[in-house]
This record gives sequence, structure tokens and C-alpha cells, in this order.
Amino acid sequence: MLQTPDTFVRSKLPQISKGTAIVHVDPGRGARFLQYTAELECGGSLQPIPAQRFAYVLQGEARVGSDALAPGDYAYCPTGHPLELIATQASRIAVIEKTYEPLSGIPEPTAFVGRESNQPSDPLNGNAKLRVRSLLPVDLAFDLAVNTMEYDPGASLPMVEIHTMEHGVLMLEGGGIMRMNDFWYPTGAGDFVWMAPYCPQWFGALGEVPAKYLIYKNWNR
Ligand code: UGY
Ligand code: MN
Repeated sequence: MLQTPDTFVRSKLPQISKGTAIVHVDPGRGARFLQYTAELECGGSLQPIPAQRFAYVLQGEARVGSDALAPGDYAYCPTGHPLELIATQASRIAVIEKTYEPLSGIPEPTAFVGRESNQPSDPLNGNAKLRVRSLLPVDLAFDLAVNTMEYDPGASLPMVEIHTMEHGVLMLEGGGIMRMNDFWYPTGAGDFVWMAPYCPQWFGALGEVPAKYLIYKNWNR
């Protein structure tokens, strides 16, 4: 599924105070997670939920506990954790919420905040023109992965992938061509893409500036 900003509809969610959500995908569509963009007023917040949450600041500024979050900063909260994310300016936040799948003998991860620019930028399969940053630790306790992928113009995935993981993909910068099944879609900053498990997929960057997306997948289970 490709959603472009001209089709976005704002709605209310109980976990958002003083703000609205652009719900991108949820179980009603067949996804096993919820992804939305929260548009918060100054003072608006994301309230605790009975699921784990990953929140990445797209625009504005927010606070989680005593930590200030700027664009590119993010917070992870395990199920029901009482931490709120509070917007200290009008802000746009990319949010992923997922029911945690426990693993016997391994405790659920604890809450933390991170900064994308502090994470190593690794070439994918040795290709320095396609760089991946893992925003969550390599740890079996996490049942999800959230990465950013940055493609120099002309760079592309080395193969058409088919895999058990599903994806939520938020285009952050630049653009290119996204292949899903036998369709080839022009995609650019602001677009959202959901790929079901086993959806054949490929991306190649076009244009003058690098293309970058935030990508979720179920992981480690
Ligand atoms: O992590 C991934 O599966 C990633 N390479 N998929 C994608 O970019 N469509
Ligand atoms: Mn993939």
C-alpha cells in the first residue's frame, strides 16, 4: 500500500492529548502493528499504552522524562511504561506501536532515548552509496527493528527482496522508485508505504539528493 500526503486523513486517538494522528496502517489493514504520524500542539503528548512504542521526532521538539528530543531523536517505551512524550513545540512524531511478543526467559527491553546521528552508518553489503542505521540495539529482547536507510542518487537495493517480515516505510527525504509486487511507484518525502509479509520489494533512488526512509520490521521472532 502506498499513501501519499494528499490522501492523509487526520483522526483522534485516545493516547494523543492535544493533537491528531495520521494513521498510516493498523490491524484493520492486516498489519500486526500500528503506525501513525502524531501532529502535536505545544504541550500535546503521547500517553502510556498497553503496548510498546517507538517514537521518532520528525519536526519540532519534545521531552521524554528529562531528555529533550530534536528531529532525528527517538524514544523507545516498553509495554505500559508510564513515560509520556510531551511536545515542547508544535511537533510531528513518527510513531510505531506494537503488542510485545515475549521470549521465554528474556525480559522486555527497558525504556531509552537515542539519537540517529549517534548510530553507526553501515554500508549495505559493502555498498557505501546505501547506508543503514539501526536505531534499536542488537538484542533478542526486541521483537522489532527500526532503521533508517539512505541511498545516494542512483543507488538501489541489490535484489528484489521477499521475506517474512512486514514493513512500515516513511519516506523522509528525496525520492525514487519503489517496487511492490509487479507495480513500480514513484515515491518521495512524506509518502508512507506498508508492505505485507512476502511482498516482493525493491527501491532505487532518483534525483539530485539522497533518498532516506525510516523502516520498521518485525524482528527476532
Ligand atoms: O530491512 C529490509 O528488509 C530492507 N532492506 N527492505 C527494504 O528496504 N524494502
Ligand atoms: Mn525488506
